[in-house]
Amino acid sequence: MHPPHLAQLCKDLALEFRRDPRGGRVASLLSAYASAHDDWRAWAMFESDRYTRNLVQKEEQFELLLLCWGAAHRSPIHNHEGQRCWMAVLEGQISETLFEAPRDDHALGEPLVQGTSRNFRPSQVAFITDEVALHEISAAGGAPAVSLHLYSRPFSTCQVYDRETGRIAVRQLGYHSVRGERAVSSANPRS
Ligand code: CSS
Ligand code: FE2
Repeated sequence: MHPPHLAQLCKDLALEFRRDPRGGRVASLLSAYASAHDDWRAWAMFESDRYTRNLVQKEEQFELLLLCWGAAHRSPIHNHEGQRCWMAVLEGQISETLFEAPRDDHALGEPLVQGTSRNFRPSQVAFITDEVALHEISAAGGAPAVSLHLYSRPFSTCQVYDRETGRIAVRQLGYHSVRGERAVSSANPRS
């Protein structure tokens, strides 16, 4: 069973996407949940060698995931497959570094152009699309972190980018757990 406040958040998000397919109130719903509740802890699972992706809810319009980051864990530089991504910090600090997507005439061997970096604290919400930038996410401040990610619509692969050459690869996005149950598949992300 869903932890009760997380279940209510899923209902509120479904209503919000029916009201406004662009999700104008999503950031405030995520922030309000993050500042008032911690029933997500029941479904937060860590691994020693990589960040974990734990599925909370998947619908046609959106996917909600808990991501658990060890102090030294980092995502690859990645895109979001043309979808919108909101990220609310639940615990710890999360660092986001932006990168410009390589242009069509990007010469292989040329490094990606790095943009700004920003730290997010509990209840703060980051938002990104491919039109804005690529990004790299990590735990910050030398401590583990947990973040709540909302993708609209869901995507199951993304592009990852080599920082030094701009070379692109496709990455399968697996689940470490699904609604609190450890997934049997080993298709979990590696960075
Ligand atoms: N997009 C990454 C996390 S950073 S938004 C993922 O879903 O694994
Ligand atoms: Fe991301």
